[in-house]
Amino acid sequence: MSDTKPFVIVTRKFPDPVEARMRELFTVELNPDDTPFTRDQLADALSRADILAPTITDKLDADLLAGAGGQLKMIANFGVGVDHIDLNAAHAKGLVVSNTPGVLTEDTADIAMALMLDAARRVTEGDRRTRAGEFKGWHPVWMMGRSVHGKSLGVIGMGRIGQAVARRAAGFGMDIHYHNRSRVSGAIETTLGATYWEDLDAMLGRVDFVSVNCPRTPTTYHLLDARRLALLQPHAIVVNTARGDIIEEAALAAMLADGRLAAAGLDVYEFEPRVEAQLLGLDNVVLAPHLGSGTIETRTAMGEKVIVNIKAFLDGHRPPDRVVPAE
Ligand code: 8YV
Repeated sequence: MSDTKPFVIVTRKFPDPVEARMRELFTVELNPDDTPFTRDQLADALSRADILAPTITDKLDADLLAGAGGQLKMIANFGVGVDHIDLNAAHAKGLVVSNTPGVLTEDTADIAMALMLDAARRVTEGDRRTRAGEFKGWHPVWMMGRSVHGKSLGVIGMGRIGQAVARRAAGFGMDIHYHNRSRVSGAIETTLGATYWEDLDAMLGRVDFVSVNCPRTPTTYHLLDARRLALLQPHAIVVNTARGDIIEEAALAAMLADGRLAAAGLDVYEFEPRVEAQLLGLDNVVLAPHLGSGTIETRTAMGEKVIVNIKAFLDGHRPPDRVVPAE
């Protein structure tokens, strides 16, 4: 990596302008077909690249990272969530890891709001029924949904995305509640009119809607397990745009199927891309294919952030979005 351009391997197709800029700056191996790497291909990339630019679909576990070549210096992730990377193993290997926070906040919050509105007002279900010829003209009691205004929303994880969801929901006339590892500032609470619940269980029993916006860490795996889901009121609606396995998906599906929960809007799945079979047969769940950051603007901005982090690292500076080492 000395006087020649650094060798960067990109594991998936990035937006064209991002790939063009990477070609100018680095010796880069792109993936124009966008076929996700197998484990063997990942191991091969880790043995050849100076810098790897992976995505959520690349599971970089401890074994793979332990086998990485000595030339590998950095993992510049395309995406904010880094739960697919064993950060301890990366640290042990002396690697720098960066991510792309901030640029995807607003788009991800939009998808959360879209799912909340869709699950409550049955838009996608209505679309299906209209296409199936079931719309026979206006009807006084057909396809009644549930109002969002005047309802309470419990945001789990009041970071950047959670706050962006809360801002939107407040604009829709919802009353904001939140649970977070630590309480946010009084100024933010006042702006959002948000009530803090240190006790997640207590909040769940109180709210009409839940939006999951926390990162996936060992602590948040199955945070909404069968026991906690059962604390929700039967009219509650659950939205998840964070990571699928924060919710025990089979338990959620069972509760939606037998009416113990009203509806759900999901953008992420426990065993992505596989979706729990029971969910596929339910009308009271909206299923999106991990669209959170999926706009031209945001995916391009994410790619630009990958480049900025790599450039900073190569120039001997701390990458602005360095995750490992933590300090
Ligand atoms: C990304 C996401 O598109 O950034 C994240 O954590 O979940 C997505 O919006 C994906 O992770 C790409 O790697």
